Amino acid sequence: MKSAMGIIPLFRLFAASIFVGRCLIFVYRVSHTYTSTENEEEEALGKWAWIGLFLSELWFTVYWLFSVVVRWKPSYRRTFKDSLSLRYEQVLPDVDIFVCTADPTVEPPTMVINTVLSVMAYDYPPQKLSVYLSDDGGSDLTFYAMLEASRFAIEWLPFCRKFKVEPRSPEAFFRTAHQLPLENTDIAVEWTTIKKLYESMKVRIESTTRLGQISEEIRKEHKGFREWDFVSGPRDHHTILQILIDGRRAKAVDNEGQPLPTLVYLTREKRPQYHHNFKAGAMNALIRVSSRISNAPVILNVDCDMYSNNSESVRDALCFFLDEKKGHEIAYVQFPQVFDNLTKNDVYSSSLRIVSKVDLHGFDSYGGPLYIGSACFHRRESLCGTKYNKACQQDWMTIKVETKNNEESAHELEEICKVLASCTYEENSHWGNEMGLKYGCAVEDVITGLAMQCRGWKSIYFDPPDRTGFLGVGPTTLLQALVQQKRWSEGDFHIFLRHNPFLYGYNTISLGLQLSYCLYLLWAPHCLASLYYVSVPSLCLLRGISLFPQVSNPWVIPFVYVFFGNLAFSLVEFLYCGGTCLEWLNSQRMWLYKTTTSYLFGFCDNILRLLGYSKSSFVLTAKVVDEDVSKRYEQEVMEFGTTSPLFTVLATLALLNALVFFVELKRLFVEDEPISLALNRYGLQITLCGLLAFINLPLYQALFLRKDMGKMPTSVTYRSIVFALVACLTAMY
Ligand SMILES: *[C@@H]1O[C@H](CO)[C@@H](O)[C@H](O)[C@H]1NC(C)=O
Ligand SMILES: CC(=O)N[C@H]1CO[C@H](CO)[C@@H](O)[C@@H]1O
Repeated sequence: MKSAMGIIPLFRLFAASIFVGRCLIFVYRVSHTYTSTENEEEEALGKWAWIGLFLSELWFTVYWLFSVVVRWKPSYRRTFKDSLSLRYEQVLPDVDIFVCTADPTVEPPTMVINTVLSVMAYDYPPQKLSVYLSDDGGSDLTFYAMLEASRFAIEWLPFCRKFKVEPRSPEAFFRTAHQLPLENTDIAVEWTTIKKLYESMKVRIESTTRLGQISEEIRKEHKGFREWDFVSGPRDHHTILQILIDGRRAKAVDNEGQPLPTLVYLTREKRPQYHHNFKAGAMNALIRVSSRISNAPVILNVDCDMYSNNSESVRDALCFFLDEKKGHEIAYVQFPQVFDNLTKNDVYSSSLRIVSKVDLHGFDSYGGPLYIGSACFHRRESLCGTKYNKACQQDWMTIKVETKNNEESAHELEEICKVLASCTYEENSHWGNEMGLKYGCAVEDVITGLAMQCRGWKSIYFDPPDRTGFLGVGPTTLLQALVQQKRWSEGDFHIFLRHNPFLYGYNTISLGLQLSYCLYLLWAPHCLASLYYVSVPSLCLLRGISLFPQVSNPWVIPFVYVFFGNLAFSLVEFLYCGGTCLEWLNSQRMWLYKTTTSYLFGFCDNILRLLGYSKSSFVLTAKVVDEDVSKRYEQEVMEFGTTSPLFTVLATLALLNALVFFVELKRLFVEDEPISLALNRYGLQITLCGLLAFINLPLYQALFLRKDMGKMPTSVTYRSIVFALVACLTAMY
């Protein structure tokens, strides 16, 4: 990405020209208005439509300015791990790693332990690593998998060290490295042995998971299973804390006699009468429990579906924290979230390509990317609510782990820590507000990151140029993708309303960063302008109301330039970031779908909350992905298949534009008015409508042509046909 710096001046020039174009559009909108020769009613309608369009364009311009601010001066970072090693190898700080899982059916235990094994095997002194798993599902199946993982680690860690294995998630390693290294028979033997070990472990875990319960034999293997005798359900149980590998003990060694990282299993107490605050609650329990066990000054947080693809990420992150000049002001180092199960053209635009290759680099240059929930290294201090303060420059070498008391046995420690993860511990405390992750927001990560920045800390975005740090699993159905976006947009707008960066960040974060934040925080209200633009011009077309300049009029130039200029820019940017043309087209479609549905529902939920209704009736659908669905996903066929209000909105808009487009084509060719006249008058409106119809082609297929289970359900089809017809008829008469 070094060459990216070279094109920045070009981008600025282009942005300036678009800005001029947008200003000309406003001049046109203000200096002209809709006039009708027919009647007054028509004229009034047209005038209102005109004003609405003007407001939408105003909004688009403001929103576009945020995106320009983000792109203005991106920064790209590199690390020098050799220097780190030379200077600090003997005194590297301890690192605690938190892995969060919530449900053994959605997040299978094999996936969880692959993530755990990949982070245990970091290229870092193992006695300085502690890995904590928070199991919010409270499942003994996950506990059993962790027990197996703690045994497998004894073989796996030396193997990784010896052969410099990458990636260090066994599943990913054996999947990507199909080829047996034949040249060297020693390696081949060990390779086969460890692969067999892994596979037999996987079979044991999967068969237990399928059974849904732990057999008597296995229960005898570890005292921890007895804890489940008192568990009455996933929402009602006491704290279960088991130190599976106690790295403080000399006997915790692998098969080469090297120390092992500490491995802890935690499921915090849950009671029906206490709100558990989802992932934020789990993270806060982990922060407290780990502070008693290992209390490392650096905390890495990953989701259980996001394994480490680069064994040097810890060192990468420490290069920033240990930097002499700037290191002391950094609260967190965020890595990009990359997904490794996406198809070539990424039909649901899950890759966050522009977010990770463009936006976050821009945030970085203004003093800090957002915290996006996973693949992020934190300074424990800042996470625990400390304000940044120059005087408290921490000397990493002198932080010796005071609380690490080697006298206590693991069992004693477990008993002491249990209370830290109980429901009542947080009562009348600052946890969830000033300390730890914040509660009460659908995007606890973003609001927590912003709060840290408002307390004076900086953050870093590090996108490793050579090898991605973390690889996760992105949404694989349309509904999953849209529901995820709904949650994000709802939470982001909630932050804008309740924790506004301009107010809370006044004087502590730069204006550039405040404006950059708006790019995400204002997703939800963006739906209004988008919905207007994809429906009103088409409906007006039916009625013969022309809302854009005639094609022969010079005023048409700024409209065409801004519209197609932006499209061309986004295509070039996409290709530059490594995407394909088809992927870009898919991303445009998904942007349309997200704004008109997810953001709309996210917006409505916020409005309802403001009015005092705490929760909308909108329910999450389960993430069940059967084989059929995966197959369609791999063929990049859009998945509908369920009835959802989101789909009704999508289909109605798509049908509306298709209907109008056909009616117009018919008018153009069948009626006696000369084509050129009508084209001149409605050219832009027809083009807009046609483009919308074009981008919706896969949706029409799902409505009318497809026969598989992933097609649009008939009830949604009928409903949307009725809605679209009603809208058209209302517009016409
Ligand atoms: C993940 O790591 C492997 C092995 O080092 C590497 O070949 C691959 O390119 C990485 N994946 C990504 C997406 O960077
Ligand atoms: C293309 C691809 O790798 N898809 C996989 C993504 O991840 C899900 C869940 O792990 C799998 O079911 C898909 O096969």
